[in-house]
Amino acid sequence: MATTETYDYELLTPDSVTDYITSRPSLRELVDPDNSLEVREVGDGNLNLVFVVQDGDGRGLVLKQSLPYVRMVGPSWPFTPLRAAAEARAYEAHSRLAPDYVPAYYGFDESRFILAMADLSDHRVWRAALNDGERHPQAAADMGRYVARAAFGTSLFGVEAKELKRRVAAAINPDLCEITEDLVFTEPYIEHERNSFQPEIRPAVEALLRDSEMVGAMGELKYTFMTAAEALVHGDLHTGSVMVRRADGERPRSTRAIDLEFAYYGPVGFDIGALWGNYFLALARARVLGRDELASWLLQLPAETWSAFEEEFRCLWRDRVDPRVFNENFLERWLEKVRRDSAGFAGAKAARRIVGLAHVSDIETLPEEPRARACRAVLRAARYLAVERHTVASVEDMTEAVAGLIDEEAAA
Ligand code: SR1
Ligand code: MG
Repeated sequence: MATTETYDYELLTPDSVTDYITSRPSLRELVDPDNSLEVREVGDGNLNLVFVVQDGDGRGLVLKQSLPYVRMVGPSWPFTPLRAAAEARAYEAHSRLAPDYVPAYYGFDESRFILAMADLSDHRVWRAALNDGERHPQAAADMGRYVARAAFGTSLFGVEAKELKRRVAAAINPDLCEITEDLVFTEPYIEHERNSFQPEIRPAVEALLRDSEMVGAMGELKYTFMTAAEALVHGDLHTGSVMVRRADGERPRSTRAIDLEFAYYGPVGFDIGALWGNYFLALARARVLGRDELASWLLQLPAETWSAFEEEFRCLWRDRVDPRVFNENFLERWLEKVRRDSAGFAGAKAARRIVGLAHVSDIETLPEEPRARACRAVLRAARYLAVERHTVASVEDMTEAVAGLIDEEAAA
């Protein structure tokens, strides 16, 4: 999984950001580098440097620079900074198709792997808001609409066939895809040095590794992830990749997907599944903490995302480029397939946060005893989602079944 090429480029520091902006005319128009520029490095993700820059008039932007290694591990895991080019490509496409659901995109410096985009300091990370029990009523639907717009507009439904093939060829993102293939679909199901889990759940993890139905389902889902080049998907749409802001007297509500470096041509259900899997992680947290009202609210999110996705997609469908055989029968079956894929991917994305390399604060910030119950609950729900995905009749049925399993384990 290591990057073999070496890349020689200068990394930004809080002290060098002002000079960098001064040297870039397009950025100088957005913030004034001579007007009390404040710079903060806020990257708390797994991969990159992120600088929030604000001038004395309150104008701001964000600079995101790829490190030549995985930040959460350090230089011992070299990693291609070309991921920033994949992110730039996705921002260009998604900000054209769904401008309300990604930050405004200001450009890419390919010599230093730096992306510039809108400052979202007045938003917060959705995962953190969910952990605090803060409700953002339209966020789940907004993300459903985002996935629909990106999916339609980068697929053969929205793009002429030969042009689409050119775009698919230009957009391969093998190193980032390999991370997902390994960290989401493979490593959680084998003994691997990168895995970690809470010692109290060892019996559940050992059972997971012996569970040939679950492991086989992961094989099927990994196969779909690796072969179904349906659309330019976000590729990492968990609740930590979503920024939310409530409406107030001056500004409307806002929900924006960030961190598009995992974008590639893949199955549309991968993005919906990432959202669902993370709603279920939030649900497990709420249940073991006894926050029942919050849990009831969280249970509505999967259907809200799905309904908004479906409604938006059906609207866009009227303008598909090739209606000759892509008719209404096809659409119904395709939506059904996306829903089932989404359930399976939700299971994969939830389970990896319990037993794989990269964990999530929803679970990790729980006290030890309820954390173990939450972990077992998520693993049970994940198994159901992955193994039973072909038998589930609706999003509501899926959610009810998951809620039942989580309740059983959370109470145990
Ligand atoms: C080494 S990167 C670990 C994880 O962080 C990202 O957000 C992706 O989910 C990736 O799998
Ligand atoms: Mg990320």
